[in-house]
Amino acid sequence: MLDSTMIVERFLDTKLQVHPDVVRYIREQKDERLIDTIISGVPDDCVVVSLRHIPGLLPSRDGVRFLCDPEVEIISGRMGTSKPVGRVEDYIVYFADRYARLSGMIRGRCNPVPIEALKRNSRYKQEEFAVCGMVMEVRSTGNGHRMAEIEDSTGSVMALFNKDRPDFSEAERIVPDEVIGVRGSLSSEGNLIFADQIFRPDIPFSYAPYTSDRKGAAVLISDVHVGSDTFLDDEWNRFADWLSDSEVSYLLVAGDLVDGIGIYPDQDKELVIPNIYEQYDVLGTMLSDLPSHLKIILAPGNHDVVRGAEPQPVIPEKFRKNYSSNCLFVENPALVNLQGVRVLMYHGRSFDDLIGLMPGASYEKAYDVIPEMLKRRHLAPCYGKRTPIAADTVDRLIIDPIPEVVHTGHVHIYGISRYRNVLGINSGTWQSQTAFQKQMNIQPTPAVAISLDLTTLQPRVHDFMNDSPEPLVL
Ligand code: D5M
Ligand code: FE
Ligand code: ZN
Repeated sequence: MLDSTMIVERFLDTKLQVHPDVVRYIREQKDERLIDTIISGVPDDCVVVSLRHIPGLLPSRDGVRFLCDPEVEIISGRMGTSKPVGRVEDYIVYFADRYARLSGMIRGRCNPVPIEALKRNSRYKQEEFAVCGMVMEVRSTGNGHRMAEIEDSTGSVMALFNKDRPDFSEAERIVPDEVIGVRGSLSSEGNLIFADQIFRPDIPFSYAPYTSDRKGAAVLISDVHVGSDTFLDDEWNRFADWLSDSEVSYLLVAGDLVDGIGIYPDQDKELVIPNIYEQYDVLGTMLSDLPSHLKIILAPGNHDVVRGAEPQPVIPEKFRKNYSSNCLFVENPALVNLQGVRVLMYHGRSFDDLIGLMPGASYEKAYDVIPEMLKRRHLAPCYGKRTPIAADTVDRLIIDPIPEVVHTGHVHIYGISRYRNVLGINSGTWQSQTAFQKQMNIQPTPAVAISLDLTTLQPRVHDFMNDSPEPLVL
């Protein structure tokens, strides 16, 4: 058995540090000889061995890009795709789709056996095997280990993740309803798996993002909250002036376009625009003042007028009377293609669930939760908590295809992460701290916009709180 500690030590013996993804790759390949092959190939000045040092692991892109005209394409999340909230039977179809597609991403890497076979076939008491299933329940044991019940279409089984094993941090972050593969051995009673390795749908080790051949930049924002008495007029105006002077082609807004009505108790006391139509009209006017060549993409969030259940539909037409033709309304989530660069826009309601469930996760660093979504290839893995999900025949919260960028909002604290070459951008907000956030001890980082150079995928932070940054010139 290839143990993570042993692999790390083999590299250290030759004075090389090794990236955890390289260790994972070697373990998944179950090929000990790879260690020597990699070591013999690294250049002399190498300190940390990374995925690019693995011979044969060539960068590959997820799908072919067809550049379109106009240069914004809504790949998914177009108007009219979301279905009404389903009946109970629809949820069976929904979860079957989720399981089939996510387990399909794992299967090839761990060759799972049906869970029911563990009871039938005594060979699994002698040899290592893998299973793949949805997590029904997960908890910590009295000794601080982690125990999960995993179910596939044939049965269910408990898996124990020992806290002293090297990959325990991955097991600690198992959440209900995610789909995982588990490699391990069976207890002598045959009812418990001693887990050795965990597999997630994940981003392939070799994933290489697409970059645009043509110059272009997008600006990513969210949580404008028009109508709130904490909306920051002056800062927004500075941002609007900056946009007019900058070479930006696309403006993406990932939800909470307006503050809405009746979203939380006593909200009316904090509204300067107490009418929902007027809130959208005012936003329409603000956007009409921006350069007309700018393509503006608007997705809803939990403060917007549409249902809260995800996928959230497009803002209905009766609220869109005051918008110029360069505004494009999409669902939440939506996958948009900007000159070939795919940005997955998601408001981020599921942060409220994931932050509470994962040790080390916090609102201040919600951007670090985006890699956890990518590992699970799902925007909202946990069902039945704070993120309402509408059943559909397909699970549209699955992250497929792999985008270049995941753009979220909701937490009102900006930040950037990168996981296996996928960029995670959490945009901030345009409102200052509300009474509710004060109560929750949330310190927002308002009036920040993040730009993205489409030729390099380099993000840049522009702060409008106290000053106007230099215009963005490509
Ligand atoms: O979210 C504004 C902020 O409040 C953001 O940091 C998330 C946080 N928030 C929102 N709803 C909840 C619940 N239910 N619990 C804890 N924290 C929450 P916004 O969507 O703009 O109201
Ligand atoms: Fe918000
Ligand atoms: Zn929100």
